[in-house]
Amino acid sequence: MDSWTGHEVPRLPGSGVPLALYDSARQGVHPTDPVGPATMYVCGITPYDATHLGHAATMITFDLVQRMWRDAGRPVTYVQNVTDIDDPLLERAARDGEDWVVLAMRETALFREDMEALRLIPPAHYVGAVESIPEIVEKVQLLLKEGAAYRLEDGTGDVYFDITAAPRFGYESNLTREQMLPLFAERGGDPQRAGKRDPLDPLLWRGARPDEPSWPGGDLGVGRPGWHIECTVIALNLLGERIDVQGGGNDLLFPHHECSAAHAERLTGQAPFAGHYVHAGMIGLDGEKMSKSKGNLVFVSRLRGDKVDPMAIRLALLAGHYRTDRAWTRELFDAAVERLARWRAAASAATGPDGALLLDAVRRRLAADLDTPGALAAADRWAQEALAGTGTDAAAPALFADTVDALLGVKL
Ligand code: 5CA
Ligand code: ZN
Repeated sequence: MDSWTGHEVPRLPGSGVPLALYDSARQGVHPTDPVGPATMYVCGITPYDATHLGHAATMITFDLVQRMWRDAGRPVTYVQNVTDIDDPLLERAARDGEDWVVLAMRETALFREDMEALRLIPPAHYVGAVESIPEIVEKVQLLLKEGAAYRLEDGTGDVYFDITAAPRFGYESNLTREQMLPLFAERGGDPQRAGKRDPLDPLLWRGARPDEPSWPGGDLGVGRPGWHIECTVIALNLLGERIDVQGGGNDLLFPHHECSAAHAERLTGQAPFAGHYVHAGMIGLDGEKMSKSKGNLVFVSRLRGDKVDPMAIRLALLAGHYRTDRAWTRELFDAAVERLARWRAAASAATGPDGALLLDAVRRRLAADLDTPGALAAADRWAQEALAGTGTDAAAPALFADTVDALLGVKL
Protein backbone atom coordinates (compact mmCIF):
# COMPACT_ATOMS: atom_id res chain seq x y z
CA MET A 1 0.00 0.00 0.00
CA ASP A 2 1.03 3.62 -0.27
CA SER A 3 3.46 5.02 2.27
CA TRP A 4 3.43 8.71 3.22
CA THR A 5 5.42 11.65 1.88
CA GLY A 6 8.78 12.39 3.40
CA HIS A 7 10.58 15.64 4.06
CA GLU A 8 14.05 16.52 2.94
CA VAL A 9 16.73 15.59 5.50
CA PRO A 10 19.66 18.04 5.64
CA ARG A 11 23.11 16.55 5.02
CA LEU A 12 25.43 17.21 7.91
CA PRO A 13 29.14 17.97 7.63
CA GLY A 14 31.80 15.49 8.81
CA SER A 15 31.04 11.86 9.36
CA GLY A 16 28.34 10.20 11.39
CA VAL A 17 29.00 7.88 14.31
CA PRO A 18 28.21 4.12 14.09
CA LEU A 19 25.11 3.29 16.09
CA ALA A 20 25.00 0.90 19.05
CA LEU A 21 21.63 -0.37 20.25
CA TYR A 22 20.29 -2.54 23.03
CA ASP A 23 19.44 -6.00 21.75
CA SER A 24 16.74 -7.74 23.79
CA ALA A 25 18.06 -11.17 22.77
CA ARG A 26 21.60 -10.56 24.07
CA GLN A 27 20.35 -8.22 26.81
CA GLY A 28 23.04 -5.67 26.18
CA VAL A 29 24.06 -2.73 24.02
CA HIS A 30 25.93 -3.86 20.91
CA PRO A 31 27.10 -2.01 17.80
CA THR A 32 24.97 -2.32 14.70
CA ASP A 33 27.04 -3.09 11.60
CA PRO A 34 29.13 -0.01 10.87
CA VAL A 35 29.02 -0.21 7.05
CA GLY A 36 26.91 -1.34 4.12
CA PRO A 37 23.19 -1.20 3.49
CA ALA A 38 21.04 -1.51 6.61
CA THR A 39 17.68 -3.25 6.90
CA MET A 40 14.97 -2.60 9.44
CA TYR A 41 11.50 -4.02 9.96
CA VAL A 42 9.16 -2.22 12.36
CA CYS A 43 5.84 -3.61 13.52
CA GLY A 44 3.19 -1.08 12.56
CA ILE A 45 -0.38 -0.46 13.58
CA THR A 46 -3.47 -2.59 13.69
CA PRO A 47 -5.73 0.10 12.26
CA TYR A 48 -8.86 -0.10 14.38
CA ASP A 49 -8.35 3.23 16.11
CA ALA A 50 -6.38 6.42 15.57
CA THR A 51 -2.64 6.80 16.20
CA HIS A 52 -1.97 7.50 19.85
CA LEU A 53 1.15 8.91 21.47
CA GLY A 54 2.45 5.42 22.25
CA HIS A 55 2.47 4.47 18.58
CA ALA A 56 4.08 7.82 17.78
CA ALA A 57 6.85 7.29 20.37
CA THR A 58 7.70 3.87 18.99
CA MET A 59 7.75 5.09 15.40
CA ILE A 60 9.92 8.07 16.38
CA THR A 61 12.41 5.72 18.06
CA PHE A 62 12.97 3.81 14.84
CA ASP A 63 12.99 7.02 12.86
CA LEU A 64 16.07 8.00 14.86
CA VAL A 65 17.70 4.64 14.07
CA GLN A 66 17.22 5.35 10.40
CA ARG A 67 18.52 8.93 10.75
CA MET A 68 21.66 7.74 12.53
CA TRP A 69 22.41 5.10 9.91
CA ARG A 70 21.90 7.56 7.08
CA ASP A 71 24.08 10.14 8.79
CA ALA A 72 26.82 7.49 9.00
CA GLY A 73 26.52 7.02 5.24
CA ARG A 74 24.59 3.74 5.25
CA PRO A 75 21.74 3.31 2.78
CA VAL A 76 18.68 2.04 4.67
CA THR A 77 15.82 -0.17 3.57
CA TYR A 78 13.02 0.20 6.03
CA VAL A 79 9.80 -1.84 5.98
CA GLN A 80 6.73 -1.33 8.13
CA ASN A 81 3.53 -3.37 8.12
CA VAL A 82 -0.13 -2.66 8.74
CA THR A 83 -2.04 -5.51 10.36
CA ASP A 84 -5.10 -4.82 8.27
CA ILE A 85 -6.77 -8.13 9.11
CA ASP A 86 -6.83 -9.51 12.65
CA ASP A 87 -9.29 -10.22 15.47
CA PRO A 88 -9.19 -6.75 17.12
CA LEU A 89 -10.05 -5.05 13.84
CA LEU A 90 -13.01 -7.36 13.22
CA GLU A 91 -14.19 -7.01 16.82
CA ARG A 92 -14.13 -3.20 16.68
CA ALA A 93 -15.88 -3.13 13.30
CA ALA A 94 -18.60 -5.47 14.62
CA ARG A 95 -19.00 -3.39 17.81
CA ASP A 96 -19.49 -0.21 15.80
CA GLY A 97 -21.52 -1.79 13.01
CA GLU A 98 -18.92 -0.72 10.51
CA ASP A 99 -17.34 -2.45 7.52
CA TRP A 100 -13.89 -3.63 8.69
CA VAL A 101 -12.30 -2.60 5.36
CA VAL A 102 -13.60 0.96 5.69
CA LEU A 103 -12.41 1.14 9.30
CA ALA A 104 -8.92 -0.10 8.39
CA MET A 105 -8.62 2.25 5.44
CA ARG A 106 -9.72 5.28 7.42
CA GLU A 107 -7.41 4.67 10.37
CA THR A 108 -4.47 3.85 8.11
CA ALA A 109 -5.01 7.09 6.20
CA LEU A 110 -5.05 9.02 9.47
CA PHE A 111 -1.87 7.26 10.62
CA ARG A 112 -0.11 8.34 7.42
CA GLU A 113 -1.16 11.96 8.02
CA ASP A 114 0.08 11.78 11.60
CA MET A 115 3.42 10.30 10.54
CA GLU A 116 3.89 13.01 7.94
CA ALA A 117 3.05 15.74 10.43
CA LEU A 118 5.56 14.29 12.89
CA ARG A 119 8.17 14.21 10.12
CA LEU A 120 8.78 10.47 10.17
CA ILE A 121 10.95 9.30 7.29
CA PRO A 122 8.59 7.02 5.34
CA PRO A 123 9.38 3.32 4.95
CA ALA A 124 10.54 2.15 1.53
CA HIS A 125 7.74 -0.41 1.72
CA TYR A 126 4.55 0.06 3.70
CA VAL A 127 2.81 -3.28 3.48
CA GLY A 128 -0.57 -4.63 4.54
CA ALA A 129 -1.28 -8.16 5.74
CA VAL A 130 -4.09 -8.58 3.24
CA GLU A 131 -1.96 -7.81 0.21
CA SER A 132 0.64 -10.28 1.52
CA ILE A 133 -1.72 -13.26 1.85
CA PRO A 134 -0.46 -15.19 -1.23
CA GLU A 135 3.14 -15.04 0.06
CA ILE A 136 2.04 -15.99 3.57
CA VAL A 137 0.11 -18.98 2.22
CA GLU A 138 3.20 -20.15 0.37
CA LYS A 139 5.32 -20.06 3.52
CA VAL A 140 2.71 -21.74 5.74
CA GLN A 141 2.42 -24.50 3.15
CA LEU A 142 6.17 -24.93 3.27
CA LEU A 143 6.19 -25.16 7.07
CA LEU A 144 3.45 -27.81 6.88
CA LYS A 145 5.34 -29.75 4.26
CA GLU A 146 8.49 -29.72 6.36
CA GLY A 147 6.66 -30.92 9.45
CA ALA A 148 7.18 -27.65 11.35
CA ALA A 149 3.44 -26.99 11.36
CA TYR A 150 0.31 -29.07 11.81
CA ARG A 151 -3.40 -28.83 11.13
CA LEU A 152 -5.84 -29.24 14.00
CA GLU A 153 -8.10 -32.23 13.54
CA ASP A 154 -11.29 -30.53 14.66
CA GLY A 155 -12.52 -29.55 11.23
CA THR A 156 -11.68 -25.83 11.61
CA GLY A 157 -8.78 -25.90 9.18
CA ASP A 158 -6.59 -24.03 11.70
CA VAL A 159 -2.86 -24.53 11.26
CA TYR A 160 -0.33 -24.10 14.09
CA PHE A 161 3.43 -23.80 14.24
CA ASP A 162 5.13 -26.52 16.28
CA ILE A 163 7.55 -24.66 18.55
CA THR A 164 9.73 -27.75 18.87
CA ALA A 165 10.66 -27.02 15.24
CA ALA A 166 12.50 -23.96 16.60
CA PRO A 167 15.12 -25.27 19.03
CA ARG A 168 16.19 -21.74 19.98
CA PHE A 169 12.64 -20.75 20.99
CA GLY A 170 12.91 -18.35 23.93
CA TYR A 171 16.27 -16.82 23.03
CA GLU A 172 14.77 -13.53 21.88
CA SER A 173 12.63 -12.75 24.93
CA ASN A 174 14.78 -14.58 27.52
CA LEU A 175 11.61 -15.57 29.34
CA THR A 176 10.91 -18.80 31.19
CA ARG A 177 8.00 -20.95 30.12
CA GLU A 178 6.14 -19.83 33.27
CA GLN A 179 6.58 -16.22 32.23
CA MET A 180 5.62 -16.94 28.64
CA LEU A 181 2.29 -18.63 29.31
CA PRO A 182 0.35 -15.67 30.78
CA LEU A 183 1.83 -13.25 28.21
CA PHE A 184 0.86 -15.57 25.40
CA ALA A 185 -2.75 -15.64 26.65
CA GLU A 186 -2.81 -11.87 27.19
CA ARG A 187 -1.39 -10.98 23.79
CA GLY A 188 -3.54 -12.78 21.27
CA GLY A 189 -2.45 -16.39 21.93
CA ASP A 190 -4.69 -19.34 22.81
CA PRO A 191 -2.84 -21.61 25.27
CA GLN A 192 -6.05 -23.46 26.20
CA ARG A 193 -6.99 -24.43 22.66
CA ALA A 194 -7.71 -28.16 22.54
CA GLY A 195 -5.69 -30.25 20.12
CA LYS A 196 -2.50 -28.18 20.15
CA ARG A 197 0.75 -30.03 20.67
CA ASP A 198 2.07 -27.32 22.98
CA PRO A 199 0.03 -24.53 24.60
CA LEU A 200 2.56 -22.02 23.25
CA ASP A 201 2.23 -23.11 19.60
CA PRO A 202 1.15 -20.00 17.66
CA LEU A 203 -1.53 -19.87 14.97
CA LEU A 204 -0.29 -19.69 11.38
CA TRP A 205 -3.56 -19.93 9.46
CA ARG A 206 -7.11 -19.61 10.69
CA GLY A 207 -9.63 -21.62 8.69
CA ALA A 208 -12.63 -19.67 7.44
CA ARG A 209 -15.46 -19.05 9.93
CA PRO A 210 -18.96 -17.88 9.04
CA ASP A 211 -19.17 -14.03 9.24
CA GLU A 212 -15.40 -13.60 9.00
CA PRO A 213 -13.53 -12.51 5.90
CA SER A 214 -11.39 -15.21 4.30
CA TRP A 215 -9.07 -15.75 1.37
CA PRO A 216 -8.05 -18.74 -0.73
CA GLY A 217 -5.20 -20.66 0.87
CA GLY A 218 -4.50 -23.37 -1.72
CA ASP A 219 -3.88 -26.62 0.16
CA LEU A 220 -4.49 -24.79 3.42
CA GLY A 221 -8.10 -24.18 2.52
CA VAL A 222 -9.92 -20.89 2.76
CA GLY A 223 -8.97 -18.74 5.75
CA ARG A 224 -6.81 -15.87 6.98
CA PRO A 225 -3.26 -15.52 8.27
CA GLY A 226 -2.04 -15.58 11.85
CA TRP A 227 -0.31 -12.53 13.24
CA HIS A 228 3.34 -13.53 13.72
CA ILE A 229 3.76 -15.17 10.32
CA GLU A 230 2.50 -11.96 8.71
CA CYS A 231 5.51 -10.01 9.94
CA THR A 232 7.92 -12.86 9.21
CA VAL A 233 6.87 -13.17 5.60
CA ILE A 234 6.74 -9.45 4.85
CA ALA A 235 10.22 -9.01 6.32
CA LEU A 236 11.73 -12.05 4.57
CA ASN A 237 10.28 -11.13 1.21
CA LEU A 238 11.34 -7.51 1.25
CA LEU A 239 14.51 -7.53 3.33
CA GLY A 240 16.05 -10.97 2.96
CA GLU A 241 16.96 -13.74 5.35
CA ARG A 242 18.66 -11.63 7.98
CA ILE A 243 17.72 -8.14 9.04
CA ASP A 244 19.66 -5.65 11.09
CA VAL A 245 16.82 -4.49 13.32
CA GLN A 246 13.45 -5.97 14.21
CA GLY A 247 11.59 -3.20 16.01
CA GLY A 248 8.43 -2.46 17.93
CA GLY A 249 7.15 -1.64 21.38
CA ASN A 250 8.15 -3.84 24.33
CA ASP A 251 4.66 -5.35 24.30
CA LEU A 252 5.91 -7.27 21.25
CA LEU A 253 8.92 -8.88 22.97
CA PHE A 254 6.81 -11.99 23.54
CA PRO A 255 5.12 -13.74 21.87
CA HIS A 256 5.18 -11.66 18.68
CA HIS A 257 8.88 -11.21 18.01
CA GLU A 258 9.82 -14.58 19.50
CA CYS A 259 7.39 -16.33 17.18
CA SER A 260 8.24 -14.18 14.14
CA ALA A 261 11.90 -15.05 14.64
CA ALA A 262 11.12 -18.74 15.18
CA HIS A 263 9.11 -18.85 11.93
CA ALA A 264 11.81 -17.03 9.98
CA GLU A 265 14.66 -19.14 11.34
CA ARG A 266 12.83 -22.36 10.55
CA LEU A 267 12.10 -21.13 7.01
CA THR A 268 15.62 -19.95 6.25
CA GLY A 269 17.72 -22.29 8.38
CA GLN A 270 19.61 -19.19 9.58
CA ALA A 271 19.77 -17.66 13.04
CA PRO A 272 19.42 -15.10 14.37
CA PHE A 273 16.79 -13.60 12.13
CA ALA A 274 17.61 -10.10 13.39
CA GLY A 275 20.94 -8.67 14.50
CA HIS A 276 19.11 -6.56 17.08
CA TYR A 277 15.64 -6.98 18.55
CA VAL A 278 14.85 -3.46 19.66
CA HIS A 279 11.94 -2.60 21.93
CA ALA A 280 10.58 0.80 22.80
CA GLY A 281 9.05 1.43 26.22
CA MET A 282 5.34 1.91 26.69
CA ILE A 283 3.87 5.38 26.87
CA GLY A 284 1.29 5.54 29.60
CA LEU A 285 -1.35 7.92 30.85
CA ASP A 286 -2.65 8.10 34.40
CA GLY A 287 -0.55 5.15 35.53
CA GLU A 288 -1.52 2.70 32.78
CA LYS A 289 -0.07 1.73 29.41
CA MET A 290 -1.80 3.74 26.70
CA SER A 291 -3.79 1.16 24.78
CA LYS A 292 -6.81 0.91 22.61
CA SER A 293 -8.30 -1.75 24.83
CA LYS A 294 -7.96 0.41 27.99
CA GLY A 295 -9.27 3.49 26.20
CA ASN A 296 -6.81 5.89 27.91
CA LEU A 297 -5.59 7.37 24.68
CA VAL A 298 -4.21 10.69 23.56
CA PHE A 299 -4.51 10.80 19.79
CA VAL A 300 -1.93 12.55 17.64
CA SER A 301 -4.71 13.70 15.30
CA ARG A 302 -6.64 15.22 18.22
CA LEU A 303 -3.60 17.22 19.31
CA ARG A 304 -3.07 18.33 15.71
CA GLY A 305 -6.72 19.35 15.57
CA ASP A 306 -6.08 21.49 18.66
CA LYS A 307 -3.28 23.22 16.71
CA VAL A 308 -0.51 21.66 18.78
CA ASP A 309 2.83 21.91 16.99
CA PRO A 310 3.83 18.34 16.02
CA MET A 311 7.46 19.28 16.72
CA ALA A 312 6.53 19.85 20.37
CA ILE A 313 4.97 16.36 20.47
CA ARG A 314 8.22 14.95 19.07
CA LEU A 315 10.34 16.81 21.60
CA ALA A 316 8.12 15.69 24.49
CA LEU A 317 8.44 12.05 23.44
CA LEU A 318 12.21 12.38 22.96
CA ALA A 319 12.74 13.85 26.43
CA GLY A 320 12.75 10.36 27.98
CA HIS A 321 14.92 7.42 26.92
CA TYR A 322 13.18 5.20 24.40
CA ARG A 323 13.54 2.02 26.44
CA THR A 324 11.89 3.48 29.54
CA ASP A 325 8.18 3.01 30.10
CA ARG A 326 7.07 6.56 30.71
CA ALA A 327 4.03 8.72 31.22
CA TRP A 328 2.60 11.43 29.03
CA THR A 329 1.88 14.41 31.25
CA ARG A 330 0.88 18.02 30.87
CA GLU A 331 4.22 19.09 32.39
CA LEU A 332 6.16 17.00 29.89
CA PHE A 333 4.29 18.63 27.05
CA ASP A 334 4.59 22.18 28.45
CA ALA A 335 8.34 21.69 28.88
CA ALA A 336 8.59 20.57 25.24
CA VAL A 337 6.68 23.63 24.00
CA GLU A 338 9.03 25.83 25.98
CA ARG A 339 12.14 23.98 24.75
CA LEU A 340 10.98 24.27 21.14
CA ALA A 341 10.53 28.03 21.53
CA ARG A 342 14.02 28.35 23.06
CA TRP A 343 15.62 26.31 20.31
CA ARG A 344 13.85 28.34 17.64
CA ALA A 345 15.04 31.57 19.17
CA ALA A 346 18.59 30.22 19.43
CA ALA A 347 18.54 29.09 15.78
CA SER A 348 17.80 32.70 14.82
CA ALA A 349 20.70 34.12 16.84
CA ALA A 350 23.48 35.85 14.85
CA THR A 351 26.18 33.66 16.39
CA GLY A 352 26.60 30.79 18.84
CA PRO A 353 29.19 28.47 20.37
CA ASP A 354 31.10 26.07 18.09
CA GLY A 355 28.53 24.28 15.88
CA ALA A 356 30.83 21.36 15.02
CA LEU A 357 31.25 20.54 18.72
CA LEU A 358 27.51 20.55 19.20
CA LEU A 359 26.99 18.25 16.20
CA ASP A 360 29.63 15.87 17.52
CA ALA A 361 28.00 15.79 20.97
CA VAL A 362 24.52 15.06 19.56
CA ARG A 363 25.90 12.33 17.28
CA ARG A 364 27.76 10.67 20.15
CA ARG A 365 24.80 10.74 22.52
CA LEU A 366 22.46 9.24 19.93
CA ALA A 367 25.01 6.63 18.84
CA ALA A 368 25.02 5.34 22.44
CA ASP A 369 21.69 3.47 22.31
CA LEU A 370 19.77 6.59 21.30
CA ASP A 371 20.46 8.63 24.42
CA THR A 372 17.96 11.34 23.55
CA PRO A 373 17.96 12.94 27.03
CA GLY A 374 21.72 13.40 26.58
CA ALA A 375 21.32 14.76 23.06
CA LEU A 376 18.61 17.19 24.18
CA ALA A 377 20.79 18.35 27.08
CA ALA A 378 23.68 19.05 24.67
CA ALA A 379 21.35 21.05 22.43
CA ASP A 380 19.95 22.90 25.45
CA ARG A 381 23.42 23.95 26.55
CA TRP A 382 24.27 25.21 23.08
CA ALA A 383 20.97 27.11 22.85
CA GLN A 384 21.39 28.68 26.27
CA GLU A 385 24.84 29.99 25.38
CA ALA A 386 23.70 31.22 21.95
CA LEU A 387 20.83 33.11 23.59
CA ALA A 388 23.25 34.57 26.14
CA GLY A 389 25.39 35.80 23.23
CA THR A 390 28.41 33.74 24.33
CA GLY A 391 29.62 32.19 21.10
CA THR A 392 31.20 33.76 18.03
CA ASP A 393 30.56 31.07 15.40
CA ALA A 394 28.35 32.75 12.78
CA ALA A 395 27.66 29.45 11.00
CA ALA A 396 26.61 27.70 14.21
CA PRO A 397 22.92 28.69 14.40
CA ALA A 398 22.24 27.20 10.94
CA LEU A 399 24.22 24.07 11.82
CA PHE A 400 22.29 23.77 15.09
CA ALA A 401 19.01 23.85 13.14
CA ASP A 402 20.30 21.28 10.63
CA THR A 403 21.56 19.00 13.41
CA VAL A 404 18.27 18.81 15.26
CA ASP A 405 16.40 18.49 11.96
CA ALA A 406 18.56 15.68 10.52
CA LEU A 407 19.21 13.67 13.68
CA LEU A 408 16.18 14.33 15.89
CA GLY A 409 13.63 15.07 13.16
CA VAL A 410 12.74 18.38 14.80
CA LYS A 411 12.24 21.17 12.28
CA LEU A 412 12.81 24.54 13.89
N1 5CA B 1 0.08 -4.56 14.34
C1 5CA B 1 0.76 -4.98 15.51
C2 5CA B 1 2.24 -5.16 15.27
S1 5CA B 1 2.57 -6.25 13.92
C3 5CA B 1 0.55 -4.01 16.67
O1 5CA B 1 1.09 -4.26 17.73
N2 5CA B 1 -0.22 -2.96 16.43
S2 5CA B 1 -0.55 -1.80 17.50
O2 5CA B 1 -1.40 -0.86 16.79
O3 5CA B 1 -1.05 -2.35 18.69
O4 5CA B 1 0.81 -1.11 17.83
C4 5CA B 1 1.59 -0.49 16.82
C5 5CA B 1 3.02 -0.26 17.32
O5 5CA B 1 2.99 0.63 18.45
C6 5CA B 1 3.71 -1.54 17.82
O6 5CA B 1 5.09 -1.47 17.52
C7 5CA B 1 3.47 -1.50 19.33
O7 5CA B 1 4.46 -2.22 20.03
C8 5CA B 1 3.54 -0.01 19.61
N3 5CA B 1 2.75 0.43 20.77
C9 5CA B 1 1.46 0.10 21.06
N4 5CA B 1 1.07 0.70 22.21
C10 5CA B 1 2.12 1.45 22.64
C11 5CA B 1 2.36 2.30 23.77
N5 5CA B 1 1.42 2.54 24.68
N6 5CA B 1 3.57 2.89 23.89
C12 5CA B 1 4.55 2.67 22.97
N7 5CA B 1 4.39 1.88 21.89
C13 5CA B 1 3.19 1.27 21.72
ZN1 ZN C 1 4.57 -7.33 13.78
